Amino acid sequence: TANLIEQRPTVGDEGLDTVVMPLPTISTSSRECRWADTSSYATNKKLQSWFQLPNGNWELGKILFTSGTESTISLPDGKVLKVKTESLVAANPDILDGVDDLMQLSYLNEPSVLYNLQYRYNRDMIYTKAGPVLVAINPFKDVPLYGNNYIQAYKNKSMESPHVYAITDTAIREMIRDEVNQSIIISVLEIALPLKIWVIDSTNLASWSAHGLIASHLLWKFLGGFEFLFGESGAGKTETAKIAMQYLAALGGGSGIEYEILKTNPILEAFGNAKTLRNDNSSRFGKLIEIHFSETGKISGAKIQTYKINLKIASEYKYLRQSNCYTITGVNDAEHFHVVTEALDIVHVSKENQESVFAMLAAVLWLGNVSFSVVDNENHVEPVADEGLTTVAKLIGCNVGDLKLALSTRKMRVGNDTIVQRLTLSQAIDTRDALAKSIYSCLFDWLVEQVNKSLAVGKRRTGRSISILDIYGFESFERNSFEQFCINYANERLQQHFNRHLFKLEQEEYIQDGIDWAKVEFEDNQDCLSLFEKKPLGLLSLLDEESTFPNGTDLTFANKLKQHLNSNSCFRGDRGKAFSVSHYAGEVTYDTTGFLEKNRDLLHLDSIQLLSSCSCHLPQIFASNMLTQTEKPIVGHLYKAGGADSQKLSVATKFKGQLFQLMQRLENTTPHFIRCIKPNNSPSPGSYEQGLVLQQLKCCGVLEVVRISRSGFPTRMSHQKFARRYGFLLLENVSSQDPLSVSVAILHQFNIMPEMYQVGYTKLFFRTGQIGVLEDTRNRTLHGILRVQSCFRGHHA
Ligand code: AD9
Ligand code: MG
Repeated sequence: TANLIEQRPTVGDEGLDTVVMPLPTISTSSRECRWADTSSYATNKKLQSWFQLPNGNWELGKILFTSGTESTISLPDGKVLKVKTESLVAANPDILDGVDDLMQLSYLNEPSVLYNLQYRYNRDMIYTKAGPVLVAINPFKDVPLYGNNYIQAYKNKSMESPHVYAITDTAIREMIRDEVNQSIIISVLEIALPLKIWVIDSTNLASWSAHGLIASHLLWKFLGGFEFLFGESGAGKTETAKIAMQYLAALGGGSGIEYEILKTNPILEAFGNAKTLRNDNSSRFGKLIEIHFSETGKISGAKIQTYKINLKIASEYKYLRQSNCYTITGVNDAEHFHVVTEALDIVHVSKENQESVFAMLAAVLWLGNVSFSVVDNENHVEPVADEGLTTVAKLIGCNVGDLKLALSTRKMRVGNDTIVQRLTLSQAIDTRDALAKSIYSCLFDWLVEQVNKSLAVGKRRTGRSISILDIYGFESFERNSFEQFCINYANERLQQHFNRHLFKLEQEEYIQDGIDWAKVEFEDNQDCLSLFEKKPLGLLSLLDEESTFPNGTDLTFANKLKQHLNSNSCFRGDRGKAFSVSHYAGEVTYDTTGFLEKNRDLLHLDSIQLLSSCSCHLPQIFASNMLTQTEKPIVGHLYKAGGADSQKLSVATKFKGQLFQLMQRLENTTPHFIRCIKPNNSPSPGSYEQGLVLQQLKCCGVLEVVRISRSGFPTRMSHQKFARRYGFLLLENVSSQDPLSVSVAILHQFNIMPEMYQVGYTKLFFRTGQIGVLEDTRNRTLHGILRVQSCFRGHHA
């Protein structure tokens, strides 16, 4: 790592697309996120240098002198230390402090990136570019970056610092210019792709997770209880999505629909968010909001697709009293309720329907209070006919007897006969909870449908849209189960989307401009995806197969994986029921305990039939929606004797289907990426934990993006601009020549090495740092000219 620092022109100089420095050769072969220049250096004694303290944090030290393999450095607190020279990591010159794109850093090592983000964060500059990606660090306080003045400034381009507004503005412009739909993908480390909504009894996760109805329940965010989890819920995805919507709405102007779109937030958050240990307003569903535009660029409608939820609030209900938390400081429930009902009015949900909605919520809560008593010596049970049972029956509009039967028996088909089997206590509890979850899930879906109907009313669409995806990211906990398995699989797909877009498209640009570019290799995660998706010997297929075997257990499943997949480089069989997968963001060890149970779908047709027989209209609608979700052939004729219902789609398979649908929608858009970072777990403003931030940067692939962007020809300038900017430095008069010839003459005169640039059809492409040399000369020359002029003026005076 020799050629180090050179004087660099002012940050943000208008003539430069990026301002970057020379970089040593980079290897791109292993899966790990690597650094271009973390290796030690001992050349230049004047340099500042990073030194890692025993607690893992980095301190900036000055190298006083170096002798042999040792260097003496002074730290900011005045301490002088003797350290191994090779343990020092190069720091950037002060002039690069707080650059607004990480690409501009001369040294792209961990401490430099962390420092740069921290430098900005401390000054409330929470947004930073990492090449094409926007990094957002949660300020945990109000920062003066939003509102109409800012929106106008970004709209008329008088403001250009990194911002959600800027990326949203780019999306609008590209949509209009290229006539291609756009998407803004907002994600953080811990978050995953959720696919519907859910009600969860948080203290009894094991039993809840057994009640799979639809893919959604895989995706509970707090997965497995908070206590032993860590992760980045609360990084600011949802807020960021709202900021982007704000910008779009402000530009939408006129029809009033933009006001309605913003009002969907309180509704969805009321039904779809919950207080967790990590976030007082944690989304329990993922959402893709698609905003449609008319030919003139006005908002003409919108559509929201939701993916998940968990509801927890008050104390009377078994489902709700598990957390012992009923209030949130600073939150007034009555006020929020008012905001929600008002918002429901605005999106045209009738008062009558609003009442039905709350009735369904109450039914879910009362269902949780239904208890069972044993009625024979085989442990079969019946629901206790108390207030809980009768209230549920009243709220959904069925008779108590039918409800009792649905909760304590199950119809089975054996040969040509249908037999009725009584349920044991644990089966009955499962059935009850599955019914409650499905009612809540259907209710949320129904609400979203109403909102969508309202947003689409009478609006003609041109087919142009911008979608905002508020999504979950990679998870790696101490213990990882089926939920993490699905979430990380989804993230693996999203990562591929990210890679393909950023890296392959990057290459395409070079090729389009006709330049010869030895392709930069980038991490392709296709191997890992194949490990999941291959048929018949992939993780998902083997899981489905084992789930349908009457004698299949989590252990037989784990053994099958080891037997068939051991040759795959992304797979490792571990001891007992465990196995590991090498994901793009690191290796994760999964414990197969509960996999089979969670993968089976436990909603009984008896429950669906109960709902369809109800006199209230919402349960009827829910039942018909559930039936369309269930595969046709099983309607009417139900379960095979022997437990698992093999004709239904497994949870994992439905999950995959929904994931593919989402990917398909994203494929047809030009994506823009925002990565949200949580700077501390408190949460408190001003505190910045290096280790926590670094871990998220790695998992988001942010560092990888910067590294790869830099290893190509990141600085680009059109022939015209280049000729205009540097033409006056030429010794010969070239004013009559075309921009391309002028550009080539400049390159020759300054002896820019051929491997350092490429001449494209329309642009010049430079390696990092090359432009810096020219800029220096330009600045010196301009300086000289100014001095001459001032001498001249002085003389006259
Ligand atoms: V979760 O995965 O849904 O649990 P999110 O969505 O990542 O999570 P959220 O957007 O809800 O996090 O942000 C958490 C809190 O951080 C918010 O309630 C705000 O108090 C705070 N926050 C986030 N972004 C900003 C911001 N740009 N300005 C001020 C913010 N506060
Ligand atoms: Mg959220």
